[in-house]
Amino acid sequence: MNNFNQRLSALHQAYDKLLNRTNRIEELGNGVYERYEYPVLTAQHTPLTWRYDFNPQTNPFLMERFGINAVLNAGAIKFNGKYLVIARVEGIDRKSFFAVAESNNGIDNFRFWDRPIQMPETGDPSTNIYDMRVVQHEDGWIYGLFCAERKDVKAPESDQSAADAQCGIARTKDLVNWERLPDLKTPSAQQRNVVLHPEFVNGKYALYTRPQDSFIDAGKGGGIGFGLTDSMENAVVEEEIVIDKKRYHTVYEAKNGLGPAPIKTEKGWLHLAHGVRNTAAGLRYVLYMFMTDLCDITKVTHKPAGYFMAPEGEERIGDVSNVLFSNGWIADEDGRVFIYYASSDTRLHVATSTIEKLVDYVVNTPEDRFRSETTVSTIYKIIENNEGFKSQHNNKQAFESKYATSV
Ligand code: M1P
Repeated sequence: MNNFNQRLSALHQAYDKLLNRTNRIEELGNGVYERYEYPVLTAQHTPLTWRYDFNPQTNPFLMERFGINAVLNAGAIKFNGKYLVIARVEGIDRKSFFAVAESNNGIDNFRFWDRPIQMPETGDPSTNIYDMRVVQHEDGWIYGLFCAERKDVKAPESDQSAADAQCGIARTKDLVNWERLPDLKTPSAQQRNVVLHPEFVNGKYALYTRPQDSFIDAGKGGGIGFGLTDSMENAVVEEEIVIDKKRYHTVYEAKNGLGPAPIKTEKGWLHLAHGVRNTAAGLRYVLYMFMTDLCDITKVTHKPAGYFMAPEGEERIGDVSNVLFSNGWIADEDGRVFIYYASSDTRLHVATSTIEKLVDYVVNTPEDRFRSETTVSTIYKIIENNEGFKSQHNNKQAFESKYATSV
């Protein structure tokens, strides 16, 4: 009993210390966003009450009775003045589910709500659900769109990995009680990374899709798609067009997918997406940004070359190493933007920026011109601009000091 109580108190102490830890901005950075010292959520942040049976009669050794493997890819929303993430929590049984965690400032002290979300099923229950995009739509509902994965029943018995991914849809007003709606129907065999646009487009609901041929391979799916549906209660996209294509020798040559719902700015819709390429060490997932037109949201108007964020330091290592993935961000009323991203399918981090900086980044960063030679020309242009600026600056200084002495 003594050991039990000692262990219980040690567990609570360690847990409280973790939850009360202050997060610090990493120094210097690249001027576009700030990274933070600690992840905002890890498996260890999940409540002890989910993992331990505290009854000494039934759990005399105070063992963990249910292990959590990872907390990752989270949707995000500001709700009743709090910063909320709807995280993908993965048990050690490999099943993912959703759980809400909240913070007062968006960067630390995230605490999970008492219970994870009990997501209602459709008539065809899914094996696994993950990666929710949360959107406050102008129709008044908060929608959660996520991947609903089921075993591929057409696969031979010998293949126990083949799966079918579709877009699950649910809606809520309070993030506690969810109404499950039928899965999205599209012309594509499978779907992942589907995102609802927050506004109606021509009186319809607009969806960003990611058509794919099979579970892992986007195949001829082509890139980030777009389509319209009359209703979300029975969502059907009849026609899917690709608005942001995969392309040879880019960070999104193997596949890509939209992250959170886009943010509206005066210059256009800001988008955050992930791009995937293959390497000798396996797939590498990075985040990239682009902007679409305010009037024609299918038209990409600006797209900086390469990645916006890539895995760094400990972010590189985890269950699926070399992965950054984001499906949640919060644009605050004061212009700050909180970007929630997961590293290596293991933990959740935050990066902060502002609308002003992100728009500057997307509009003024040179675009990819797709060859080494054009990359060098881009760098030359920056050097020459700096040289021009320097000589202008020196002339100005010479003029000013001459003027100052003659007075
Ligand atoms: O393992 C990396 C990511 O792989 C998938 O993303 P995508 O469909 O773009 O390949 C998802 O399973 C995602 O959850 C995961 O983080």
